[in-house]
Amino acid sequence: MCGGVPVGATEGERTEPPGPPPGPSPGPPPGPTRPEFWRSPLRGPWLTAVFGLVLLVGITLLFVTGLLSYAAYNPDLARINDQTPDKGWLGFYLFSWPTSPYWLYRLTQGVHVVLGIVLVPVLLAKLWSVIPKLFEWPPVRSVSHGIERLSLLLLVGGAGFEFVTGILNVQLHYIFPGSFYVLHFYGAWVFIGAFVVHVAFRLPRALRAVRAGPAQPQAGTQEAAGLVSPRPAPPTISRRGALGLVGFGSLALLVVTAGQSVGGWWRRTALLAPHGQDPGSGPNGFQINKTAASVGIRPSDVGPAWRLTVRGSGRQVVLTRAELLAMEQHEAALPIACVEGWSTPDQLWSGVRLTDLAALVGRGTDTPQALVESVQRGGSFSSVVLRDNQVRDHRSLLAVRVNGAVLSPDHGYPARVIVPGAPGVHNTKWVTRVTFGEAT
Ligand SMILES: Nc1nc2c(c(=O)[nH]1)N[C@H]1C(S)=C(S)[C@@H](COP(=O)(O)O)O[C@H]1N2
Ligand SMILES: [Mo]
Repeated sequence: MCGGVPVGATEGERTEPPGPPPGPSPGPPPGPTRPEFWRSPLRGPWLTAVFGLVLLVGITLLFVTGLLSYAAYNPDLARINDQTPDKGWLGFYLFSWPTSPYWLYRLTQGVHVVLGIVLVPVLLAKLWSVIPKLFEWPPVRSVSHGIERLSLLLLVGGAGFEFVTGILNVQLHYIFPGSFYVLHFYGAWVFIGAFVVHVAFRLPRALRAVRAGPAQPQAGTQEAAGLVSPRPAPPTISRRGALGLVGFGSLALLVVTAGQSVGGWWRRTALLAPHGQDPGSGPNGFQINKTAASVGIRPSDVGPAWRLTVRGSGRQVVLTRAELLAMEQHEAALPIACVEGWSTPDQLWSGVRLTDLAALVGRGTDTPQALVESVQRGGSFSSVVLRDNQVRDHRSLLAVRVNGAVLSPDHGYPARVIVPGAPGVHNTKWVTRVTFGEAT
């Protein structure tokens, strides 16, 4: 019975000379360009689509909060506010940043930074899930295919660039002084352009794949989208398990970063907080961005010889610290919210209203923008221009005390600006001159 196959047939096959494979295309060279090189049984359209949809929502939110962060700097007011000159029409959407709600920047920038960190595992998982496509063979099939692949270069390169520059910036305190803003801002526009194109092409397929569920389609079919291995290795984890792993990674990052924005007890979980977890205790015991020593503030700059000069409308008033303290003092409970994503809970500041300072030089309800300068020599955060809506807000103070105590040297003694809703960098410390007027 078993001898039904004629022996001669196999013999005959064996003696056939080895010829070239049929067809004109020689097939991909051995290695990663061959679909069977990729053996993970997890890769498939469902997994890629789930990661992709999470990134669609997350990156959209990142982009919007990033644009808001830029607007919050009031870059159209003055060159000293703007780290990205020559932005051209990319600043088309700028608007005057409001002072209410007073926690606005704390929220938008906290979301921007924390979300950027939390999305890292999802981004890596998404890239991993589509690696076989990177080695697609032939590399370029047609002109439109070539353009699509070029856009993927901008997409992957842009994502890598934005995530790496953002994370380096928040972890290492501005390792790109000044230029970070330029890089991150232009990089965001390049990236988002490629992202929009990618979403336009892939969203329908992603939605279909999610609806179809986690069951793998046959390798090589259209539904498989070049992602399913034709020679899968035995699975060591399910697709849902892989999702769970990535989700766990994101959650772990959330726990070790969000504390720096939430504050209070949660600070202790913020292991990745760039400035450490312990800001000290007492009324001045909250996060310090740059210490007085680190930016070269000399004790003599802020000692008895310190003066506050108020200018505007061609007038000038010079105040000693005692004279400043003799003016009407007001209170405002406001947070410090840094571009790095960390923020403090509300602190109770007290000092002189910016409008009262403006009145010293004869400015009333027409109080215009203000140039605020510190004793600091140079450095990108040593001065700022505040917008008229910020100057006029009654919570905007030149603060001399915080939480009932005199400002500590590191929090800006003898006087610092605090403005509701503004980024921390606009809350200039060690202030020595305020100029009200158009020509700032
Ligand atoms: N003169 C001066 N003011 C400054 C800075 C600075 O470097 N120099 N840093 C700013 C930044 S980036 C932030 S986030 C806040 C932080 O204030 P804090 O150190 O009191 O928390 O101060 C701002 N005021
Ligand atoms: Mo900051």
